Amino acid sequence: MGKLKSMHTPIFWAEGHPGTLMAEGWTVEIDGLVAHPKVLTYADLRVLPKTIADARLTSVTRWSVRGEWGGVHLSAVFAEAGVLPEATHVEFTSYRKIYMTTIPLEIALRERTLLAYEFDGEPLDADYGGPVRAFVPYLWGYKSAKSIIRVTLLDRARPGFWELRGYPDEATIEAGRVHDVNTHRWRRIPGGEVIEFLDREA
Ligand SMILES: Nc1nc2c(c(=O)[nH]1)N[C@H]1C(S)=C(S)[C@@H](COP(=O)(O)O)O[C@H]1N2
Ligand SMILES: [Mo]
Repeated sequence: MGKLKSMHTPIFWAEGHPGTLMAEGWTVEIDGLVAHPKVLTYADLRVLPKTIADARLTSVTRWSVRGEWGGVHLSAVFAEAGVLPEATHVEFTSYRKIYMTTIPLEIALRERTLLAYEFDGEPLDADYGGPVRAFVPYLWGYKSAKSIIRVTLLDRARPGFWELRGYPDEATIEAGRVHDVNTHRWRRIPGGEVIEFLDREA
């Protein structure tokens, strides 16, 4: 059993669970406002420089899980495609093309934003967005689209699955109480990216 599952990390598939997904043959398309649209295979992603981000995925439904997320920086992925100057946003599309979400390009290029394929050294399974997912610790978890097949450069934010259903497009993490999946305790979080919890118990 994987680490995320053994900690009872919630599994969210608003569009329905996709079933077993294989890394072999998986592709991620880079399209939209790029000079050279690309189709990257899972194997292509694995040969790009690997980044480990010790960071938290924090859901607007008030739980948070910390670990070493492994994957590639969007900048590495974008290097070959050549992002056009008018691009301001990045849209992720999940496997069944029902779940989409958009983040500002500036956040996509931050240090701990990844196309992630690992958690604590283990490959992500489909429950948790394998073989490759967006990981955006700076914003509420609904921006971290799972099992992605496409990354699209846009010149505006396009409302995605949850944005169309009333969740704010900004997805700014708000201060308050969250369930810490790692320790099974309720904790207070500060606003902004959750680097670590406040010591004070809720
Ligand atoms: N395709 C897809 N991606 C998704 C979701 C989803 O329902 N479908 N849920 C989002 C939400 S609301 C959160 S909090 C995280 C949860 O990630 P997990 O299911 O791996 O714990 O995934 C995000 N990515
Ligand atoms: Mo969430």
